[in-house]
Amino acid sequence: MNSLALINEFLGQPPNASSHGYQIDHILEFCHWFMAALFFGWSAFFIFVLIRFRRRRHPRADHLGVRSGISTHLEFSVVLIEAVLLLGFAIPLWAKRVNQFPPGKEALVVHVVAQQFSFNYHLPGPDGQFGRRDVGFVSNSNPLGLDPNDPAGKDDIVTTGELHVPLNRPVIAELSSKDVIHDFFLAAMRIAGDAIPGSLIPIWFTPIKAGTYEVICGQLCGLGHYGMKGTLVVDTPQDYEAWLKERAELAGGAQGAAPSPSAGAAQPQNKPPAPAASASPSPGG
Ligand SMILES: [Cu+2]
Repeated sequence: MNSLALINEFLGQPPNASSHGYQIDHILEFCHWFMAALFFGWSAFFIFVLIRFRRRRHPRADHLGVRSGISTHLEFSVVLIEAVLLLGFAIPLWAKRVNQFPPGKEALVVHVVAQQFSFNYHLPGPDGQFGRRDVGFVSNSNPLGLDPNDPAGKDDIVTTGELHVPLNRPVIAELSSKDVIHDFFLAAMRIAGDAIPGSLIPIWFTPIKAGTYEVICGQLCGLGHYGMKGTLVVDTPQDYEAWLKERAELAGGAQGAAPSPSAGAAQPQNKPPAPAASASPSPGG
């Protein structure tokens, strides 16, 4: 890590774990060093002005003020640097994130459905097809309302709280919400996106380091917002296959009888701080 990047560490940025993250880190670094330079520059100028134009030296106010062009030049160069940052770096970087999605076949597509106060994940299973979801089927054992009559949904994998993804493969997460606006924020992957009821918002990233990372909700979404955390596990391809197999077996077992104990076991013990059921009216929101 170069010494310029220390400012990111000092600000509490976790180490980057995605392929595009270094670009975000560079722009953050540059902005913060630029802001530091502005802070010291304007502070020095302020102190200079206090001394230079003190009352003892200027008993009467001068209504004409500065006549040289130096302040205009200074302000113009600050505006120019900011314009270059925005038009030259920030907007192209953002455009790349939203316009250049990896092809669907190459990527792992996962549906992320946020709710007060947890994240649910829906994976298509071995057939690669997402089963139909309908709000009418939502229950405690079926948090996403998967249609039990849809054959495409038979092998689907639904988990709460923990998402596994394979290393070095692009992940497209399609975000939506069951109740209020949440935000699916993966700090280590340098990506975030709002989860809005009625919308499907895709975001994508490619994890380049195996490990366990924190998922947090980045929008104040109600009283339990502070506890709306999840886990993203980046597995080696072998570990990921093993996890998929295990989940598929659990999903197959849960399809039998509706209130079977395995349906409960399919949910990790990552319980939200408040009951996840839609029965309780949400304060705040
Ligand atoms: Cu939230």
